[in-house]
Amino acid sequence: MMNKKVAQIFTEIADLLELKGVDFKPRAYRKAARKIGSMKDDIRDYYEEGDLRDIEGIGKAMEAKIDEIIETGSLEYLEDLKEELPAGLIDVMRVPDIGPKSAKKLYEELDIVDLDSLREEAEAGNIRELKGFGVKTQEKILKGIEMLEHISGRHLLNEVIPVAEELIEHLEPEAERIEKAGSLRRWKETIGDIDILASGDAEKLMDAFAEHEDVDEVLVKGETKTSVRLKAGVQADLRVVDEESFGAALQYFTGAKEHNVPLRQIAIDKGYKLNEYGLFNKGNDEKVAGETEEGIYEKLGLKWIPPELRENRGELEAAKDDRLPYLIGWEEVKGDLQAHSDWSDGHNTVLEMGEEAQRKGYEYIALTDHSQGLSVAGGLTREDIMDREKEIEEVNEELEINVLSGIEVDIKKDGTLDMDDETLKELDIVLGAVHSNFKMDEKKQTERIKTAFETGLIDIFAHPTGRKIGEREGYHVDIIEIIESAKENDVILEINASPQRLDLDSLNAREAKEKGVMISLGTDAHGLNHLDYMRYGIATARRAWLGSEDVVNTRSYHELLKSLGGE
Ligand code: DGT
Ligand code: CA
Ligand code: CA
Ligand code: ZN
Repeated sequence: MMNKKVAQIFTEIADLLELKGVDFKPRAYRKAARKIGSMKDDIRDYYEEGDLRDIEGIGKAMEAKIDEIIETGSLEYLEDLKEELPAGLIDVMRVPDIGPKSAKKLYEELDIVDLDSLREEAEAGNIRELKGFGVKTQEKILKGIEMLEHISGRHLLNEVIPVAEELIEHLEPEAERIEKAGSLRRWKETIGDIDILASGDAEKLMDAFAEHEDVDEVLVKGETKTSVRLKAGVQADLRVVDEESFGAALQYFTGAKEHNVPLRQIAIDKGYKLNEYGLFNKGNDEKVAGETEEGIYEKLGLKWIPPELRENRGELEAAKDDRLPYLIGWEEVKGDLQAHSDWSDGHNTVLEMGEEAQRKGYEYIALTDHSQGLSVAGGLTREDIMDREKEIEEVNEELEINVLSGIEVDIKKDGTLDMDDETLKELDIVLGAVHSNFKMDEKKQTERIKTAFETGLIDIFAHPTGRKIGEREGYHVDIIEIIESAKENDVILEINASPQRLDLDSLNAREAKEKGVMISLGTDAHGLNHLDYMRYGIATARRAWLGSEDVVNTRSYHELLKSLGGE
């Protein structure tokens, strides 16, 4: 928690310094923010031991700032920086294609101070008049604002799930039953607010909730519902219901609304009435179900539907005909198929990554460091790969699990790969990925990727659309054509489990499954704690109706090697 806070503050400092046109310092802050944000250890331990400067990139000045953040919860230096510039400019910088330099220019020349004024000037056609901007940029800015507004007020899974689980754990002793509800229980890719449902001593539950240390402000506190704003910036609702209505309330508050509306219609058609208190006979108001969700679905002639499927995407029909999929389980993944070590832009050594994967109970982990083309990430040459290979062999001697020697090779503009064929053939696993030339038109981009598939050298296509939630849309591709080409060329498509990516998304992954394409799950970890992201990938797979047979890394090590085309 504190690591995240420090990382956030340092990132904000970097943004603001860049806006001011300061050299070098922003990079140092950004680097430190990344390091701290991906560290497994609690930064407070370093603080207490006086060891903060042992952390790579932390010098005297940053140490003092971290001290202040830990001691006071805020940082005066940041507050001062904020006062020097309009706060809304930070949002302006979040628009794709607007960096600190352009933001500064927009501010100085057009008085743009926030997203609203940015939109006004773009709509009025004033941005295209600026030197260095143009009609295209202006259009893209408008699209970018739309995307940011779409995400605004919503939160990524990693910002919300751990906090919600901590709250639930805290409330558990006071509760008879307690469950996540809402989008959280459905594992939707972004979360509006946290919904928790409980039964038990309402007063004690409400008190325990309102007094939790993560609570910033109590918004409403009533007998059956309390709403708070958490320090993490997200709202959380706790509802307490009677034990005998728990199933009905859980069903109701899990949603999605799109699922609940037709479900209520099914109830009506069968002569019932369904609400958050239960399922009732329409004639005499007699309650026929409500203590459990299963009971309600059963009375309606349906199999119980896993929450991840409750989006009105055919699950009601499938539940009626008893053809719901058998979803991949939370414990079935046997290894992580995308991770980076300190050989490229990861923060941890081969050994550290291997040990952590072993601690997770995995059979294997693939280290897929970047190829050289991605110069920012310190990519590997053939020689580096040979050297890393030696290290991997040593680690494999030492550990129980298998570290696979892999690469995330750049797919170049023309569809060729950024590494020689020989080296790629020698590696255990090859991920192909697009990291550049996002602006190509759809047809060319699709051709580029298909050309890469046709080399026969790619095992897995990583983060297939390149989107980053709330940050950028991804490149333009015909995803159906990509899926078909993956099928033809025996390429596995990735669900990247990083909460900012979740790419493929659940709809595209479901499409891939239906076309007979295998899926792989990879966290894209750049540090030990990112390996925890796997569950967001599993959740996305479940939302895509995938079973364990559809996901390549539910296989044992030897089966996996076979699937990777070893034989
Ligand atoms: P979120 O919070 O935007 O990520 O999405 P949800 O699905 O958690 O939505 P939320 O928090 O507004 O409401 C939680 C659940 O409660 C929702 O999934 C279904 C149920 N619900 C809330 N309001 C209504 C309503 O007006 N009608 C119906 N049918 N259900 C509702
Ligand atoms: Ca919610
Ligand atoms: Ca809610
Ligand atoms: Zn990548």
